[in-house]
Amino acid sequence: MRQDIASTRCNFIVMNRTLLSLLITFLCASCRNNQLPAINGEATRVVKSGLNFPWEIIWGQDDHIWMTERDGRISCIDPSNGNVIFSFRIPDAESNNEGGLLGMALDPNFSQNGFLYIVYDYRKAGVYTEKLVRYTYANNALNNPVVLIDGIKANSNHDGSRLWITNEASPKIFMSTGDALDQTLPQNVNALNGKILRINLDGTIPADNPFSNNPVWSYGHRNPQGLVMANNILYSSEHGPDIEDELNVIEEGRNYGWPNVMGPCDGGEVSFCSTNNVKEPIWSSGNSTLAVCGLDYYASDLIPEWKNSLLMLTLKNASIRQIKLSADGHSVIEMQTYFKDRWGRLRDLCISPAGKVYVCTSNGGNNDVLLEISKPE
Ligand SMILES: [Ca+2]
Ligand SMILES: [Ca+2]
Repeated sequence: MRQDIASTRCNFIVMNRTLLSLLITFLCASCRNNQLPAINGEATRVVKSGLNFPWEIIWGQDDHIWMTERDGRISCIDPSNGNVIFSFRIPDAESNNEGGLLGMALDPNFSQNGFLYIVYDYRKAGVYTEKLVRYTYANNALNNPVVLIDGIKANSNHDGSRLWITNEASPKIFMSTGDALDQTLPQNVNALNGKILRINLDGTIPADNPFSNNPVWSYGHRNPQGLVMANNILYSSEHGPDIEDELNVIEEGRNYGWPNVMGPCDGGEVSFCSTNNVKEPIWSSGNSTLAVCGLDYYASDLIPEWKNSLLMLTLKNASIRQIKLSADGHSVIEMQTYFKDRWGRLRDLCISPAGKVYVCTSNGGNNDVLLEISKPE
């Protein structure tokens, strides 16, 4: 009898434990759902946490993610597990608010020559200055820095800078520069600030640049922080002041208006625009700003709803913007917002050959993350 009671009690406890375990499973699933609402399975994944102001991420030919952080560190990350397989600190990079180690690009023949191009701010004879430098990656180290462009004015804000290397027989580097808070520079074609620059991979100036012996390709820019070429069209995202963030199609020798013109040519800007042949943005944000940043082109089948769109990140607006383009790529048909306020400020993205989208945040405090997106919500 006693044994029966004990056995019943035991069964009762086992049953309660089962219920408790089911309840815990259910609650944990709810917790996870609260953290990542409306996400199916592995739609998003944190690849790496504990980053501090990552600025550029690139999918390398080695199937790893190459990343800069503003304080001067370059890392190579295994996207499958977040392991850092290589890390190097640029010795003379000096971080100062939005300045520091910024844009990066890998050479089209990186797997053979190891050439890696970076833009960073440093102290040159006491003056905060920006330069474009080529390093060589070999034997798990970065060596042989070669300065390709120097003497760009730097500041604690408005330093650009993105790099884009073209896919052509004689590849060119495009580089965006900010006005470094000096509004006299963007309209001066002999100054390097407030420009999209174009040079050969060895730093020489292409003979077919619009201004003779000058790296300037386009001018009148404020702070372009997104740059991508797709279908032979060069696109750039650009921060406006308190109004008129812009998405521009960059054309040779054109004037993009800053500081005389913001967004489209209207009101008192019209005469300046016609006198100076100003190229208007294909999209602008109107009476507010989103703080537009990293820009890339989505060509994969993995996320069909994003195929053949630009993806643009925003800092203040904390979202991914999908930009549907017209068939000729020269106008915007529609813009969709994804993941708004999910992870805070978003700085840059890259896309793997499999079509996964990688995004890095820009919140600081060693709390930044590198994320993988396989599906929009
Ligand atoms: Ca403009
Ligand atoms: Ca305007």
